Amino acid sequence: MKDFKLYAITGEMFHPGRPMLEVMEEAILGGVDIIQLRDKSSSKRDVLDKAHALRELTRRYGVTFIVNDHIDVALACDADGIHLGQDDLPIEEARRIVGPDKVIGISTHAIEEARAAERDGADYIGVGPVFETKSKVDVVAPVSTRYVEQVAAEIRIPFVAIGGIKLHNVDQVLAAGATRICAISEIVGSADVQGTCRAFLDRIETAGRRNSHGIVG
Ligand code: TZP
Ligand code: MG
Repeated sequence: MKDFKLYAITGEMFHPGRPMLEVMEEAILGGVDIIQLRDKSSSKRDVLDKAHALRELTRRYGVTFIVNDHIDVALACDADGIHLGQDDLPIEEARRIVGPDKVIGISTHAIEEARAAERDGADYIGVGPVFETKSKVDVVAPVSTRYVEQVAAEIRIPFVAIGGIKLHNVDQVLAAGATRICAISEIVGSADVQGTCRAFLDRIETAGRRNSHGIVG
């Protein structure tokens, strides 16, 4: 898959009164390079309408587009891929449906799940929730930056850290070895979505330069 640094997920409850497409376009203008449609409450028809609109937007800007949960919606709108949870279809089954060229991402909360995802052919894994989050119901307890360190040390496929990541704590996540960051509320709930994305990217790039110079921490 095309590599990425900053991953934004939709979260319409965090921007009441602002259209989702407008917020996500701002995120793209701020430098987000992958977007996921995550909508746990709308009808499938409404999710499909949003997916078509986001597909058109992301294609215009050359940004990767992922659909959460709904493989049929992802295929119908020609998304670049799907994002699965541990309770969704297994990776091998999903791969059989979407074919070899679509991206399959999966959320993981422990190193055994990360190993299984790598073995089963996931293109990337989510690693989290690193910190407490209000953006997900039934969320497992925070995994802390310790799990980020474990994945950074052992897992070879791309991983993205997620869960409660804010500008004020992202440096801890980067210091633990993350090179890709995902956020919902801090990005889409921001009064300055573009500025927030640029600030995240600046931190990610600074951490990357430090690491490439062999500076630890
Ligand atoms: N998966 C693990 S944590 C999370 C998801 C979807 C929610 C992340 O949202 P936020 O607002 O960035 O904490
Ligand atoms: Mg799911």
